[in-house]
Amino acid sequence: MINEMKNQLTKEQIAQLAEHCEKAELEAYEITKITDDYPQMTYRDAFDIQWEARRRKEARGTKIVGMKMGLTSWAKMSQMGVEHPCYGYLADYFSVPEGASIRFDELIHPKIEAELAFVLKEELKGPGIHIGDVLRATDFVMPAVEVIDSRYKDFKFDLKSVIADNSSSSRFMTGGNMAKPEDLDLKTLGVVMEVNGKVVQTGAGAAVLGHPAASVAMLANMLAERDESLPAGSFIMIGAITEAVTVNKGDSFVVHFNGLGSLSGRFE
Ligand code: 0L1
Ligand code: MG
Repeated sequence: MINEMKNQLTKEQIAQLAEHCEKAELEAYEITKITDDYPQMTYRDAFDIQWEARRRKEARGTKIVGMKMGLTSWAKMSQMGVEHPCYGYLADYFSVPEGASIRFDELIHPKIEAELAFVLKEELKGPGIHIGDVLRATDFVMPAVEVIDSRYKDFKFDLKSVIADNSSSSRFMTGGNMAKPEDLDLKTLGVVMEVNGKVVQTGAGAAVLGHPAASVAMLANMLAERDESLPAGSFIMIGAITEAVTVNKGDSFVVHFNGLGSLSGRFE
């Protein structure tokens, strides 16, 4: 199970794998999934690798500006052959201003996803957090686009490997509008994604675990397994409402969010 507590890797192996995954992210090159070489690896090891890479970044002065959930739709889990959602952290340099150009050459094989972001006004600390707790603790909701860029060759991974790789996090964009959760119907909130002027994906909030707030609740409960919480002010992306769409250099995109405006950008 994803909440197993045991390590099979040593501290040295965890540190070395964190460096291995982070270097591939920073220098934008492909690696093979790490469970090929470490089949004994546990979920605890995988999260320890992610948290060690995060510690390395913070030690160099990088700020962590939010969290993201990944693989939160049943369609996406079955598409990628995994059985549980995962989480990752968002570093300051992942953030791209609304409408900006995203540097394609800093990435390997990016895909874009239409998401929503929740900003909290109160701490959420699991276990036992439910949708109601999330809605009560949410200050506002914003539109968001995530650029995922698995470091694994051809996006081929298993759940442990992708967790160690910070759940494929690479860039994200948010902004434009914000709304109180009570002023939105989050389940039916529709999104339309266009790439180069053509509609490529449509979806509704319920694609994410039945309700976008369920994703934030799951994150709070997963973090509780490490005695971590989501403090007031946290920015959390809930996972993809649409399928992830591969983009190429020169592509532009616009994602329309019902009641929350649009986000647009370009890969250059
Ligand atoms: O943000 C996501 O839903 C992606 C999580 C990792 C899986 C992938 O790279 O497709
Ligand atoms: Mg995502």
